[in-house]
Amino acid sequence: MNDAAAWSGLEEARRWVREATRIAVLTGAGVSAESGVPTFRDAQTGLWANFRPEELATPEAFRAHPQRVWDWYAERRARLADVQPNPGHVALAEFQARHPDRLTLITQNVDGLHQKAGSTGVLALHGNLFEDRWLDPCLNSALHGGRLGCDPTSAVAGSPPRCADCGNLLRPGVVWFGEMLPMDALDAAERAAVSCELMLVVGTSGAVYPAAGLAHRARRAGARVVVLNPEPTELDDVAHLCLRGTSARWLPALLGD
Ligand code: BJW
Repeated sequence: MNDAAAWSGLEEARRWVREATRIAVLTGAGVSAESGVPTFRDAQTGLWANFRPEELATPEAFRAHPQRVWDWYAERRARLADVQPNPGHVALAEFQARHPDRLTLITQNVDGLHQKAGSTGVLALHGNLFEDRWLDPCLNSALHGGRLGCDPTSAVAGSPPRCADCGNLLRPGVVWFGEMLPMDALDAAERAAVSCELMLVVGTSGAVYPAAGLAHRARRAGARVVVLNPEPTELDDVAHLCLRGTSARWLPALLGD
């Protein structure tokens, strides 16, 4: 796309933003790329170069190789600890602050950068990288009628940490392949998708469901759909308009006054 074509696409998308009373934004790893966070499918570097995401981000992988998977997440947590939101995250948060109740932010990201930028009510479909939870339902909780679970903060350090009492393992509080998404976040995201007039699909390959299905649902319900991504995506065919650019550069232009 040449600059003139890109510019006219941006102008049209800006008009759609102005016209929409309800906007849903679905983000993926690409929005954090310009903060220095590798996208999910680019993240297999160095030590992890020999593993595909599907071989690490599953409950089966964790059960088979708990130390390998825990160490992968520990390394990602360490890398992300000091990472800051970029102008794309900030543009979304500022738009939401200027237009309360117009924008619902749905993210597949687990890095917390939207929240760090000041976005509120973020629907985090794939959980939170910095939270831990038990791998299995707590045995002690079952013994005591669900009242007394072991406390995750009391886990004995290790890779992964484990419960000294019942042997349960800690795992990261993210959603792995084959696992259900948090129902409250998914329900709210589906409501936003079918009731919005404009959906912006930003920085995602559109390869992972049910998140990617939200764009199809929005389109079927009559919303305009805009994909913003420097590369082609699996959702381009669903979109009325594809903007080929990076989110840190284009979101401020799209959402600014
Ligand atoms: C830029 C940029 C810049 C670069 N600016 N952009 C229907 C059809 C087919 C399959 C399924 C289906 N329904 C369910 C499935 C199965 C499965 C699935 O989708 N598989 C596919 C691989 C086909 N889904 C699931 O298992 C989900 N659960 C589920 O469906 O439960 C119901 C159920 C349960 C039990 C039985 C049966 C049904 C769960 C999915 C969980 C995904 N989890 C992960 C890991 C999270 C934890 C972690 O981080 O480790 O979530 S996988 C990974 O992919 C991560 C991401 O959130 C997700 C999406 O990736 P994303 O964000 O799109 O990143 P990339 O890397 O793919 O793309 C980055 C993009 O950025 C690229 O396009 C770049 O061009 C772009 N970019 N720089 C803007 N500067």
